[in-house]
Order: sequence, then C-alpha cells, then structure tokens
Amino acid sequence: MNGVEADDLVRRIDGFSRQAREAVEKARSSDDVEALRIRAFGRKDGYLTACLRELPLVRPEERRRVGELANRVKRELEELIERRLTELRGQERQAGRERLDLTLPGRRPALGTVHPLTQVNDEIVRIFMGLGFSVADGPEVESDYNNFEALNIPRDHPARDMQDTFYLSAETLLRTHTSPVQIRTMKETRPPVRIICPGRVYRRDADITHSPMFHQVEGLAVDRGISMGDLKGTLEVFAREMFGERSKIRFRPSFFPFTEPSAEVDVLCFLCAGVGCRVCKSGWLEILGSGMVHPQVLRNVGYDPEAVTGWAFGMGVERIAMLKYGVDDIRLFFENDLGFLTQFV
Ligand code: 2NM
Repeated sequence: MNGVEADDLVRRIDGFSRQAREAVEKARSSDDVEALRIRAFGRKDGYLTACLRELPLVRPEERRRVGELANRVKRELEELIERRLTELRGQERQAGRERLDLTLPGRRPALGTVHPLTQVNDEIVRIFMGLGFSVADGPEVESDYNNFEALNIPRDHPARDMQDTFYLSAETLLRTHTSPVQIRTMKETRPPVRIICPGRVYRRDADITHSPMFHQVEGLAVDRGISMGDLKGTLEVFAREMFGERSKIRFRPSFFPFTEPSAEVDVLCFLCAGVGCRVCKSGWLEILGSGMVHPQVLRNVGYDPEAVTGWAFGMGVERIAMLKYGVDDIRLFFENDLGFLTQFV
C-alpha cells in the first residue's frame, strides 16, 4: 500500500475545517446544518471520516501529530454544529409560532339573535310610541300600597293571596303587574298622561301557560273627556299593526277592581280568520284586559274624577308571543335553547 504524506493530509484537514466552519456559520436552516454534519462525519462519504481512514497510511512517527489534529478539528466542528443547530431550531420554532396565513378565511363569530320576547316587547312599545305614548318604568320591588291598595284591590281580594304574590315582607313584594308604575307616574304628574309601562312582573304560578316571572306592557291615558271610544280606536290600530291589516277586535264585558267598566279584548284569529282552529278554537284570541280607570283609583293618586277620565289596559308579552308564533309552552322562552331561539330571526 502506498504511504500518505502527513503534510498533505494536514493541509486537506485544515482546508476542510476552514470551509466547513464557514458553511456552518452561513447556514440558514437547521436542515442545511444537518446536511453539513453528514458531509463531514457521514460513515460512508464523510470528508473527515475519509481523512481518519487514511491515518494508518501515514508514517508511524507522524501519525500522532496528524491524528491529534484530525480529532481536534472533529471535536470543534461537532461543537460548532451543535451550537448552530440549537440557535437555528430556536429561531425556526419562534417563526412557526408567528406564521400567519392571511389568505385563510376568517373564523365567523356566532352572532346572537334578538330574543322573541324582546322582539314582541319592542314591537308593542314601537306601536304605542307611534301613537304618542311615552315609556315609563319603575322598581320590581314595590310597596303593597302601590301594587294593591292604590289600585282599589281590597285586603280580602283573591289576588292578594299568598298563592299569587311573592311577599318580601308585610309591606313589600315583587310587583304582580306594572300598574304600580302608572300609580307612581300619576302621583308625580298632572294630566294629560299617556304612558306605556313595559317590564317584568311576578306571580306564584307555573304551568305551560304561566311563568313565575313574565313580562307585561300596560298602557294608560288620562285627560279631560277621555272615553272608551278612544280606547277602542287605539287598540284597533294596535291590533292592525301587531297582527296584520285585516285584524278585527271585540270587547267582552269583564271585571277588574281598578277599572269600571272593564273589558277583555279579543282579536279575530289571524291564522284561520275566525273559522276556528287549533290555536283559537272559537275563532277569537284573547289578547288583553282593559277598562275605564276606576274613580277611586283616580282619587288615590290625587286626580279629580269629575274633571278627568282615563282608560288603561294590560297585556302579557309571553301570551302575545305565544299566539303570534304558535308556541304552546311558555317555558320555551326561558330555557335558552338556541334551537328554539334561533327560529326567530
Ligand atoms: C289591566 C286591565 C285593566 C290597569 C289599570 C291601571 C291603572 F294604574 F291606571 F289603574 N293600570 N293598568 C289595567 C286595567 C290593567 O291589565 C289586564
């Protein structure tokens, strides 16, 4: 076998070492560095591997010098490669985290829908605002006086039973209707008064058509010469706007302690036009209660029933919504089931 010149081998190792260091420093990716590692140390074709394989061919007295050089270059290059790999992998991890593809379609946020009770409430309010009514509100925790006494509901009236009212103490309760807002307004302001009072009310009652908390809109008009004819005309406009152009209403005599005379108001069924169907049965749908404000109620708020008259009405928002949308269980409005709620777009 031919010998190998020690100096020649040293020159090749030194030359490779310089080139390899420069290439590792300049490498732009960890993959490039891995490729350099294989070019240097690969078992088959690695440059330094090949140089070390030639070592036995160097004259014995020079082998040690060349061998030490080769091993130092190998150690130092390995260290350099390790350092550079750590550095580049760190940069690549960071860049991966920050990479954004701006051409991807955005994630659509789920949009909410307006609750059907809110829709119906807002529609009722809108109609009466168009007729010149103002919105009034008041507390849900009320005095027994404003909720009952002022409204001419005597101590022994059935509506006073613990069955119906959530009492907080002997004198305070959760309002059972929004009428106390009207009492407050009348006590504070002189006629003319034209207000509607939307809001939550509470009654001890729960089945498929009753919820312990529900919503009402009550209306009130007080002025000189206000008549039942004004009430009927106002409610006709309301019915046409709420239930359609061809709506008809009728008054049925009724009784409330706070109105005299009193009437329940029905709308001709908008589904079957009065023929009789699953929803209306008789052809008419009861939508609200109303009447001329009782003279005693007017006196209770400091009005003179000889000088002014007024009418009032009250309706349940849930009831109107159930009729309008054909919902047969009031609890659906309070379960927050999106399958139900998203049907009211
Ligand atoms: C109803 C029916 C009839 C009503 C009366 C009053 C007040 F305060 F003026 F006396 N507010 N609301 C009234 C009248 C409410 O609900 C079925």
